[in-house]
Amino acid sequence: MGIDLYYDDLSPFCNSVRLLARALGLQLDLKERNTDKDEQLTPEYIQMNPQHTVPTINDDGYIMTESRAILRYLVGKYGKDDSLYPKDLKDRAIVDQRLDFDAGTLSARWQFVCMYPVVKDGKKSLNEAVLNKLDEALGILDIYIKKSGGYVAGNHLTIADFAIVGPVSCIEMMELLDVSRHEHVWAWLSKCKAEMNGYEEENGCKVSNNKEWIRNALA
Ligand SMILES: N[C@@H](CCC(=O)N[C@@H](CS)C(=O)NCC(=O)O)C(=O)O
Repeated sequence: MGIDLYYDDLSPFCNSVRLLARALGLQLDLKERNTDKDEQLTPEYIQMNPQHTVPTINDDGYIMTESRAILRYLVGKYGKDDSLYPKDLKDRAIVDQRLDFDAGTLSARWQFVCMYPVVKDGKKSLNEAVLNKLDEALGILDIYIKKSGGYVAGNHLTIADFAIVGPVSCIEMMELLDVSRHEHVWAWLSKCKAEMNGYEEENGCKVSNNKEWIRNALA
C-alpha cells in the first residue's frame, strides 16, 4: 500500500514531496485537491489538516502536513542512509537552517508577497520593492549555495534542495526576475534538473503548465 499524498499540481511544495518520494523509491497514492477550486476546504479535509493546505500525507493512518515536516518524516522513516538528512548534529543543523530560511523568508516572500496578491487578490503587476525583496532572498540563497559547495546545505543533495527547488523553479518560470544573475543558484538549479530522479515529470512539466495560469492572472 502506498502513502496517500493530497496534492495540487499548482503547488511547488507538493512537487518537493513528490521528488523526494522518487529519490526514496516510495509509491504515492495521489489524491488531487485543486486549491484554485477550494477543494481543500471540505470538513473531511479540514478534520485531517486544520490548515487546509496541500501537501498532506497519510501514511497508513499517520497524518503529516507542512512540506518540510513531511520531507523530514519521509527521509527519517524510509531513507536508506543519512545522506539526505545527516545525523551529525552540525550538518543536520545546516539543513534545518536552510529549511527554516525557506519557510520564513524565500518561499514566504514568493508565496505571500508575490504569488497570492496576483492569483488570489487579482493584482496585475508587482512593484519593484516586492521584487527586490524576492531578489534579496535569492541572493541569500546564492551565498548559502556558494558556502556549502554547490548544493543548498552541503556538497550533495539533501532535503533542503528538495524543499527549495520547487519554489525557485517557479520563480524562474515567472520570469519576473533574472534568476541567472545569481550564478550559484543558477548552476544549482541545473544540477537539480539533471540529478533529481523524475525531475521533469514531478516538477518541470508542472511548473511549465502553471506558467500559463500565472500569465493569465497577470494579463
Ligand atoms: N507551509 C506550507 C504551505 C502550503 C501551502 O500554502 N499550500 C497552498 C498551495 S501552494 C495551499 O494549500 N493553499 C490552500 C489554502 O491555504 O487553503 C507547506 O510548506 O506545506
